[in-house]
Amino acid sequence: MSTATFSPSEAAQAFLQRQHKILIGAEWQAAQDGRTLDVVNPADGEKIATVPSGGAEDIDRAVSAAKQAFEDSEWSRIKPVDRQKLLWDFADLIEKNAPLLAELEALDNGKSVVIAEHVDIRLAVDFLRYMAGFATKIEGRSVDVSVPFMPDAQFHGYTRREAVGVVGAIVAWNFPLLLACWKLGPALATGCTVVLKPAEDTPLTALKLAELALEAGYPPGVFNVVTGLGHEAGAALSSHPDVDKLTFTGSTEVGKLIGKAAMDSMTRVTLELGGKSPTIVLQDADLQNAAAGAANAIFFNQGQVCCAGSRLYVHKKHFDNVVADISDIANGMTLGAGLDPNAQMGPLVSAKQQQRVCGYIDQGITSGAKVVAGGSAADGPGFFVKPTVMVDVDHNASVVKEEIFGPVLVAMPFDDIDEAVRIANDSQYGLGASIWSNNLSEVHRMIPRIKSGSVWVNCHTALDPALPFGGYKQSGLGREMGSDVIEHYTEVKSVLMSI
Ligand code: TXE
Repeated sequence: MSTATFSPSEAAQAFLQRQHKILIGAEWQAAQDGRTLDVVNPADGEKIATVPSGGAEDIDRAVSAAKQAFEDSEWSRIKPVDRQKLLWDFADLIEKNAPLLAELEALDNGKSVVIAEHVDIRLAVDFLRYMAGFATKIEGRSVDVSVPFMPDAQFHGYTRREAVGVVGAIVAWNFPLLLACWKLGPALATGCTVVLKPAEDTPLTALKLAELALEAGYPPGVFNVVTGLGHEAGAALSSHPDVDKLTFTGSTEVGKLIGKAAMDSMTRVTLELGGKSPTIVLQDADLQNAAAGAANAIFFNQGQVCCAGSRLYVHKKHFDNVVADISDIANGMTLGAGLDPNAQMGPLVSAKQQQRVCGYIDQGITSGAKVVAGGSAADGPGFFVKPTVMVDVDHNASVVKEEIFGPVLVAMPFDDIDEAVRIANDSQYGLGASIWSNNLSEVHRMIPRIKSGSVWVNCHTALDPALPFGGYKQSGLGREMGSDVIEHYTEVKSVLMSI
C-alpha cells in the first residue's frame, strides 16, 4: 500500500472549490429546493466538493428545456454537417482538457489518473469522433413497393431515420465520463437532446462536460445535467412523460425499475447492466499471457467493470499454475490513491461499495472457498480492498453467481471444452467472455456457443468505438457503440407516396 500523498493541481483545486450548479437550458442553477450532496475522495474519505441534489422539479425543468430545444430551436434545424462539426469540436475540447478531467475522475472515483486519461478519456474522445461521422450518414432506404390490394397504382416508397427526441441518460460511477459520452455521442450525432443524470458518487466530470459542450457551441437545452440521487432525480427522469428515450448504465436491479417505468409510457429504452463474465483458459493457451490477462481482466479499475472477468475457468492441467501466477500478481500490486501515478490499484468508489465487496468475500469464505490472495479490506483510510483470488468455490455460491463489482476473482478448473462452455454460460448474465488459446479452430467453434454480447480472444475488456457493446440475458437490452447504436437513438418512418 502506497502512503504517498499527491495534491490536486491548481486547476483541479479551483474546480473542486466552485459552487457547483446544475445546467438547465443556458443557465447554471442550484437545485430548486437548495439541497446539496457531498462529493468524497474515496482514497481518504474526505469531502472534496458539494453539488446540487436535484429533484423532480429540476428534472421537469431540464426535460422542458430539452424538449423545447429538440422541437423548436436552431438545433432542430441544424444541418447534419454542422452537427458533425460540433461533435468533433466537443471531442477536441475534451481532449484538450484531458489532464484536468482525468484528475477530477481520479479524485471523484478513485481510479488511476493515468488510466483515466489514457483509457477512459481516450476512448470517450475516439468514440465521439467516430459518432460525429454518423451525423452525415443517417440514411433511410428506397423501397420498391407494390401495394397488393391496389394493383393499378404506382408508388414511391422509402424510409427515413429521424432523431428519437429527448434522451434521459442515467449513468453509473465506474467510468463516469466515458459512460456519459457513450450516451451523448449517438444522441448528439442524430440530433436528439439530452438530460444527463450522473451517479451521485461521481458527478464532477459530468458538470465539466456540460461546460465544455456550451463552449463547443451547443445551443441551450441540447445538453442538460442534473446531479442528484437515483431514487429522486433518476426516478423522476425515468418516469417523465416527455422523455422519448431512456438510456441507462448501472445495476440490473435498477435497470429493471427503469425498464418498467419506460414500458408504462412506451418510452424507448436501452439498458447496460451487470455481468459475471468468464475468462476461459484452454489447454493450449500461452499460460503466462493468459495469467497476466486474467489478472488484468478482474483487477482493472478495481474490478468495478461491468464486463470484468470475475469467473476464471482454467483447464485442470494448468489450473494450479495459472492460479499461482495470478495470486503472485495480486499479492505484488501496489494500492494507492488515484493521483499516485505508481499505484496499480486504487480504492473502491465508496464505503458502501467496500462493505458490499468485503461482504461477498466473507460469504465466499463461509461457503467453503479458500482465499489464496487478498481476502479483506486494506488497512488505513480510504475504501481499499486487496486484490483477492478464491479457489475451491461452490458453483452455486453467491461469489460465483452474483456480480461483486470489486477486485475479487473466483477460480475453478474444467475437464473439457463442453464443460467449459456449460459452466461459462451457467449465469443469469451474458455481457462478456474471454477465451485464451492458440488453437484458432477450437476458438472459432466455441465463439457461437458462448452466450454473451462480446467475446474476446487472448484479450479481455478490449473496446473499440466501432464494435457494439452490450449484453445477452440480464446484462441488458440494446447496444452501445458501433453503428448499431444509431438505431436506438432514431425512429424509422415509412413513407409511401402514390405517384
Ligand atoms: O448502482 P445503481 P449502485 C452494480 C454493481 C454494484 C451495484 C450497486 O454490482 O455493486 O450495481 O451499485 C441511478 N431510478 N453496478 O447502487 O443504483 C444512480 O443514481 C433511476 C454495475 O451504485 O444501479 C446511478 O446514477 N435511477 C454497473 C445509476 O442509477 C436510479 C455499474 C447506477 O446506480 C435509481 C454500477 C432509480 N430508482 C453498478 N436508483 C455496470 N453494469 O457497469 C439508482 N439510480
